[in-house]
Amino acid sequence: MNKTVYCGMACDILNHGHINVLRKASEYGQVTVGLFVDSILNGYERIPINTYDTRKQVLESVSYVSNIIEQQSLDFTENLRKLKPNYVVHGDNWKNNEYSHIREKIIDVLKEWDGELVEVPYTKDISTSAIIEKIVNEDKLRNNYILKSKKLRQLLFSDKLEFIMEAHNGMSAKIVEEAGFKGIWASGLCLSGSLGLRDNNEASWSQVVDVLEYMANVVDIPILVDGDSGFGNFNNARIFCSNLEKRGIAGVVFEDKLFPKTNSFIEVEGGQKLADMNEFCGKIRACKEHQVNPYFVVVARLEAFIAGYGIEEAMKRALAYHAAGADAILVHSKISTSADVDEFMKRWDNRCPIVIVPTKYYSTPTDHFKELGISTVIWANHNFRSCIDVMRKTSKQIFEDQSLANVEKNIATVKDIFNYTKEAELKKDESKYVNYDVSEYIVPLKEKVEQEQNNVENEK
Ligand code: SPV
Ligand code: MG
Repeated sequence: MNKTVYCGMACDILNHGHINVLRKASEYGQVTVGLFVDSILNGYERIPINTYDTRKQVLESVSYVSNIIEQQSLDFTENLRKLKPNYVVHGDNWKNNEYSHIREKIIDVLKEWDGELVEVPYTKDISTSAIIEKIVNEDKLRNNYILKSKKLRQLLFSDKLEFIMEAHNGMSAKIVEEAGFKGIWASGLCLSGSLGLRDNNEASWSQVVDVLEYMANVVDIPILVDGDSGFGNFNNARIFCSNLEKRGIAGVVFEDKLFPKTNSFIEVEGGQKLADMNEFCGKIRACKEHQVNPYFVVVARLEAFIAGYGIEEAMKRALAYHAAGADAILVHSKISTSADVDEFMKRWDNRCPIVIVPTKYYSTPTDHFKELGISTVIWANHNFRSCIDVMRKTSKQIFEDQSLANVEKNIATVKDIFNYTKEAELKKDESKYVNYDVSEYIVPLKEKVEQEQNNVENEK
């Protein structure tokens, strides 16, 4: 009897790494490829370069492949139980990477019918990601932007609970990075608050982008931007995204509310209004389809609990947003316990990473978020609130004392400011450029050289 072999793969840009696996697989029997559908790839590493249909067309021309079927999830189990192949063949790189749990599950499932996992030595230095990297390496600026989105994506998809911290201008962004955080939350509340504006889209999207540009220019860690409800419809949202990408912002969160937005912690008579689910899905889809940086992250923020709905509405919407292409879902809640998030996590079958903002349930132990399987926690406004607190005290004290004597020891020094803005670097550069002596680099004109030669001749 002919043996059967299963290979699950994305095969976004077919390369000799794929061919090595497929050749080996064909030595074991008839090969079925479980080709990852586009929706898995949206949340896995990057959006696909090629669609399912075009990837399938390319694979059909590979003689080692007998059959191609859809693989609907990163988990191979469903297709394996259907086909019961004698072998699964895969590159051995997943033994130690973030997909090792998928490998372990496959080994267990194969035991049900005595199947076997065959691992092919990973073909070094070739993968779709490596190809993209090679191309973008030509362009340092874009590469840096792409790297930032990649870092944010790694953070969201990591197995560990991760944390990102609020910043609202260039200086606070530097301070967050200095503290050791791997990412920054550019909070809409704090960014508009720092401009003296309400969190009701009083700052235009381009004014927001201007502040974000200062922030992105001074840090190496990725910035996840609070994009509110996208400043309008799908078109406004994608224009906003495109401007974020051009300024090196790593990703954006859009909430399923109306424009102009209302802060989630403000009580509104009759409850806050949600966006139509399909309209919001179209917004997410449009942003995903128009992004240029393949790693740029779009997170869909679920406001169902904020608007007073229960778990059914929340779950229905989360599934839809994920299907529309959201890389992660931010589940927001305004109650003082983690009950909303607990209930959500009980039902969510880990289709994509979940992000939370525990501003109101701040007393829930962080370990609990770990146990729930949360991907990332946003500490959403605590730098801005601490600035307000300290500035209020300082102003009051100086006003009352008509002296600086009581505040000096409690606040950052002027030297601190110089250190953050790297004054010493400017000094170094000044010594090089202000009195730049170019004379030794000037190549004399030919006529001048000839004239000098003539002078020498004449003197002889
Ligand atoms: C923000 O920080 O602007 C947020 C989070 O959107 S919250 O204020 O909790 O809605
Ligand atoms: Mg906000």
